[in-house]
Amino acid sequence: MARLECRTNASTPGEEAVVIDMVIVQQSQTPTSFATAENGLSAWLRYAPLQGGQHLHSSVPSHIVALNSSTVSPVYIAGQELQQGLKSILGKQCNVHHSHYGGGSNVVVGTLDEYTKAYGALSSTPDLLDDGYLLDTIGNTVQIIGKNERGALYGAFAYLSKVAQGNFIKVAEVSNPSAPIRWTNEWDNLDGSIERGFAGNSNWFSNGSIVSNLTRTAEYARLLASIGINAVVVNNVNANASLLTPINIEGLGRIADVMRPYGVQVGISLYFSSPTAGVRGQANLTTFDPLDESVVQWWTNVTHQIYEQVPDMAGYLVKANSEGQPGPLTYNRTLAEGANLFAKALQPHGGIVMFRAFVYNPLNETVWTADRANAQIEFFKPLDGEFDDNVVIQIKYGPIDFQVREPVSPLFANIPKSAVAIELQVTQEYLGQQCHLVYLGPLWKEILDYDLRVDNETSLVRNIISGERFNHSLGGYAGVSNVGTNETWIGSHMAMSNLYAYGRLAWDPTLDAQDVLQDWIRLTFNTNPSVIDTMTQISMESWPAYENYSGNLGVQTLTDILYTHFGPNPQTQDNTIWGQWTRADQKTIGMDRTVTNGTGFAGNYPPEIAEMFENIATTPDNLLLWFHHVNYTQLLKSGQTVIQDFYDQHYAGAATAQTFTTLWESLQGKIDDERYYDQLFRQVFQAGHSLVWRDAIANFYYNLSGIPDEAKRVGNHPYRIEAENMELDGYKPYSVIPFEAASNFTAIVVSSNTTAGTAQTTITCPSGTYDVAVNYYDQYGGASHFVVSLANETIGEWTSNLKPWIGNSEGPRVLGHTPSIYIDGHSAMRITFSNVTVTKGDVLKIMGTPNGNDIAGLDYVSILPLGVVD
Ligand code: GCV
Repeated sequence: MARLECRTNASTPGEEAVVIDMVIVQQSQTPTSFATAENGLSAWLRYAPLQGGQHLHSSVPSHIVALNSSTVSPVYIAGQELQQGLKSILGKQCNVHHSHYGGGSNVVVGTLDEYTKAYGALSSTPDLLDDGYLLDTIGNTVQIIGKNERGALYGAFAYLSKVAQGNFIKVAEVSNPSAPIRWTNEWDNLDGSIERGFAGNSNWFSNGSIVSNLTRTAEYARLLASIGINAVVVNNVNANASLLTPINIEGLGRIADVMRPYGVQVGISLYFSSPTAGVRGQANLTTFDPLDESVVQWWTNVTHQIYEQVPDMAGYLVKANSEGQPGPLTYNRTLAEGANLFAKALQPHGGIVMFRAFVYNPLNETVWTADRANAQIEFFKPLDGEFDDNVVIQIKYGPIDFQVREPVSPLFANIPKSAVAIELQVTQEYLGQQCHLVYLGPLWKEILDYDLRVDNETSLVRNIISGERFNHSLGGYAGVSNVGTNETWIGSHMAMSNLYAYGRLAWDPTLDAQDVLQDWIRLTFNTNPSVIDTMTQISMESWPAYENYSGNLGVQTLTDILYTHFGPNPQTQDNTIWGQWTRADQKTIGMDRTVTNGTGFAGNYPPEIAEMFENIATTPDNLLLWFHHVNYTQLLKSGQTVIQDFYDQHYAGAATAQTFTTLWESLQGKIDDERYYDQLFRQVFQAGHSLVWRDAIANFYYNLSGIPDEAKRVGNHPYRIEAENMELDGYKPYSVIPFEAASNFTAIVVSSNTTAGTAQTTITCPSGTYDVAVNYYDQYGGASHFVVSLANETIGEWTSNLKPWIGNSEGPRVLGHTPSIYIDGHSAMRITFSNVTVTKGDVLKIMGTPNGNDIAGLDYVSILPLGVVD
């Protein structure tokens, strides 16, 4: 069993210790065979030595021919990558040549043109699309031939991926991308912060401009190239006009220069009203009307300036008239007129406009038929056919906002004359912020494989966005990644499977999410079958588990949508203008989105799908509350009532999250210690926070509906000692808001925020060995200290400072989620001390010393018989 403990700098017994870190402590710490600690920076491109690599030298060629000698060419980079990879994986040193080389066995990499010039025509011309490649073995030669330079580099990475996984099966494969647009969006702000980023600050922006050291930017481009990503939009969609100062445009040129050798282009987000924003170095206008000639000229000039610095800029991303962003509607111009303004400026340069469909207005929550989910259709459907050819409508996968489950956005089926891209969120804004493990491959697959049945014909989302279904040459993928300066890139080692899966699925959405995951495990960790099995099990169970404890039956992620988007707070969904409503009251719950009686949203789908969602009987249970407003006693297809299923699934989800810790522990010694302990720390946190979620949601709906849990779990915790029921000295009861974020709705906090308090009680359970769990609150802006003792013997102490990434406050082993300054569902967490000898009659005492804003909040103590978790 693992437990959270604190590490101190005391070197001799009795010496006063200063807590320097919270660490995971194992009961038995066996040394591992992994000498090298791994920080995650190389992600899946570690090129770890293969066991017995020296015996495999004959399986790969001895020379590398990279048919381009320019150091900024992706083909040249491919040669370097092959050399580095083969050396590192197999210990084989290969020379790189840059023109036809006749001696020995070769791996030849280049474009089709380069290859033909050097070696003559291929016996048959491969059917290659832009960015595609041929990977073939002929005699002792491996051919890696790209349609273009980028394709050649992709082919080299594909070959190295096979070698790194010990796969030497000879292949003859042509691999083409599913769609031309395979971009990431990064919500980096110019000040260096990242909106919904959980991994530190920006790698390329700081203090309003572009940093001088772009090493990490180049490394990121390398990672992205290895999974087929071809462009990065480097700044937040909530954009800032000052990106367009001459100095920043010059900086964009530098970013483009370091990404270009990896075939990754730069794109930027625009602030629609930039012409009036007084951008230093640019003319200042009095209007941003997209049809005004001065505005057209302004954007034409700026676009021209950008292309002078970034000749291959990919294009613009625009969020207009949404969530406070300016847009064309201010001037009664349509969104299409707004999009076309940029399209025309970009057209001579070959750039494209990604125009976001995430447009909605605040709503009147008292109007039963109002529905934010309808907004995209209302705004965009009438404009179909009015967008220029180089405009792509970028649509979030669901109609609301990256929830744990949403139906596919019906907009994909409603604008056949427009090119479209799907927006997926790699960063886990609503899904645990990289502190809860949620592998998103299966979620994305469900969306991409969904058949929208347009005109009663097969219309898979993946074929709509590729352009195939409605005949568009443009289309594809935008993944919101939000990587930061943290060495893990995204904030946790395991969450990197999502970035990997995003790229692989954008390249080929027909891949199986589990197969992709397993490639990632082999490359990122190792090929040990038990490592693969264990990580696969945890990852594949993670999305269902998170859905179960955060909001099942299609009710949405019941997180706090008005604050951090991290912990539970279901009442924030309703009675606001934001339209993420559940319409829950004492008897009923769910949004009625039917045509017959509700908001009409179901009717936005093509008839076969609309009909299915219109009826409760044919609506899948996992979307029931998305489409229907029902009694808590409504029966599901399983025969269970809605409310009982809510209770059952929240308990089941949290129970699954407990098993992740145990499963992860089985990996000790099978992977390197550094990543093992780092992820263990997160699994222990997730196990505790899943209980916070479970209890909050179950209690909230029990309180609202008054319907008890048939299994008598909700509100019934025989092992808990509520802190407010203990004898308090310097502590006082505290009514937590929201109430469900505390067991029995009440916590305790210190009476004075400069003085320690104690809470004590006499143990009444039978003597024995127990796990002692303490639920407490870790508020941002201070680091309280806690000491727990039994019969005057300390059983544990810790400092409540698992501080999130904020500004530059980087420290060891931090969680990284958006912090909370309050005692609530975001700051609630658990620490467990395992195998504690407890004697009936012992006095259990907790001393909490406040610090800063952190008022040493305590919720309860659980004295748990071994094997029980509550
Ligand atoms: C970049 C949600 C997020 C915002 C985000 C917005 C968007 O509302 O919470 O942080 O803003 O979506 O996608 O534009």
